[in-house]
Amino acid sequence: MVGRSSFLIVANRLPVDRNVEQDGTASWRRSPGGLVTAIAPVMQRRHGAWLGWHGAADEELEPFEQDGMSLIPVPLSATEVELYYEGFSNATLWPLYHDVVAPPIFERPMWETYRAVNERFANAAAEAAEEGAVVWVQDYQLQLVPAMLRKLRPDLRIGFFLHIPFPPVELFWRLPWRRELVEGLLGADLVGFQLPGGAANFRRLCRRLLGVPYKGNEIFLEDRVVTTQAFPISVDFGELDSMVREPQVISRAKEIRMELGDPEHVLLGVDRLDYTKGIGQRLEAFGELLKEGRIGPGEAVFVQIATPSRERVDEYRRLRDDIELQVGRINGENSVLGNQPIQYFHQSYGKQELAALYLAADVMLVTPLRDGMNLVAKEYVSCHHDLHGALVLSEFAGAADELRQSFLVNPYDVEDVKRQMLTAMRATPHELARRMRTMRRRVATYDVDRWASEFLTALETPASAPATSHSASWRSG
Ligand code: GDG
Repeated sequence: MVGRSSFLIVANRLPVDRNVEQDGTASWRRSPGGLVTAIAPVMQRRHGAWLGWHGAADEELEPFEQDGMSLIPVPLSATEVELYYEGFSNATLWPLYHDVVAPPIFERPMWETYRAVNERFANAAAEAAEEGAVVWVQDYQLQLVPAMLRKLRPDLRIGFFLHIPFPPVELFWRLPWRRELVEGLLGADLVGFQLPGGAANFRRLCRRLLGVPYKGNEIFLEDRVVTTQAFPISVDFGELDSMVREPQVISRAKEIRMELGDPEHVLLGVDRLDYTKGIGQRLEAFGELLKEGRIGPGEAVFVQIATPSRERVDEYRRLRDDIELQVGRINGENSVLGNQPIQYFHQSYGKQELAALYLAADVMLVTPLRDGMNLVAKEYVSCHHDLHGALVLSEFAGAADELRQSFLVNPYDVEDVKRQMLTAMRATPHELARRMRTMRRRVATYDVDRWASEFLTALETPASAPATSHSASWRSG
């Protein structure tokens, strides 16, 4: 049994995956990802705990220790996974917050289950936190938790970070449960967003929906102040930078190029197979360049890694079929014996293999229709101390705010994507080095450690006192 903690992370998933051996023995492995790496040292220093679902439905587990972290599993039934996770989180909120690039589903049972599961997370957090603890709630699956938790434990310092974009008021307004969601978030002391634009959307929404005033970053409720601020997330620059200097990663990168037939240009895409990522748009652009003969036979190979994701949600099943049909068509029309222009993989890879792929790629294609940040863009930059490589980046990725020296594109404009792909392929080494150097400086300085520590410092710094002169008409609780 784990005691109460002074620092608590509350997230949909625990930071571990269960690994079952052939003989049936099971063990836990830390899941890959910057969030865990950034937070693990803080966890160890503060005897922190992480609360989240462990990934198997209809199973209750006792709290356990792993890698110096206390892990508190929150159970979910199969129906809850369907309605709260696949339903309200991934079929309602995800498309709504990503500019409605797919139609959101509004169904009451999904909402009711979302609320019930959020309540369970809030109750578990209230039990696990010691007096005056700092609690950091993560992402769109748990937006009601801050207010629910504050009601149970007004002594806590509560932070919330949204990893995906916060939409403009006009889009958010469609949500039948808009008021409950906004009130849920306002239960936090600090609400963090990827970009200043998301924070501004949220403040405007609060004023229009609840009539609460704001000034600068602060929203003034009757009894307290909520700070809203941008904290652009980043990657573990140091880890990637040293990984690509390891001899086995360097030789693997060379091997990858050889296995691809040693083309002049290796183009790469790495994404969860998600309709927000603009995979179809970049395939279309590449296909047209081949068809028009602007990329010659054997001149370029485009490797697309599409990691399996949310496979039980209808929209994702359709997307997989569409992408695979498109890859088949383009390859069918443009392949020559022994050379397929698109190499498509619906698989997951280890960290080292991914680093080798980044290192091997001359052009990285990151073309989402909307993305909170996009870590792949920052990972690619972290892997190029050789100052080689071009990043083609969508203006609609949060990362575009920082990586201004990339080859920026509007993914809705296929001619623009084609033009920038070619410009990236034809750029001189000097030009590439100039761009890459500036981007690397940015990612090296604002890495994921800095992201976590800036958020936590802001969370632990009390905001201005609630001033009655701001005349808030809405009271939290
Ligand atoms: C959400 C927001 C925001 C991918 N395939 C493999 C693999 N990956 C890793 C990448 C990268 C991560 O997954 C994907 O991160 P992204 O940021 O690109 O996208 P989302 O999953 O949509 O993340 C996003 C992020 O949260 C953080 O706040 O940036 O905007 O949507 O790290 O490398 N990793 C391994 N094998 C794979 O096959 N090991």
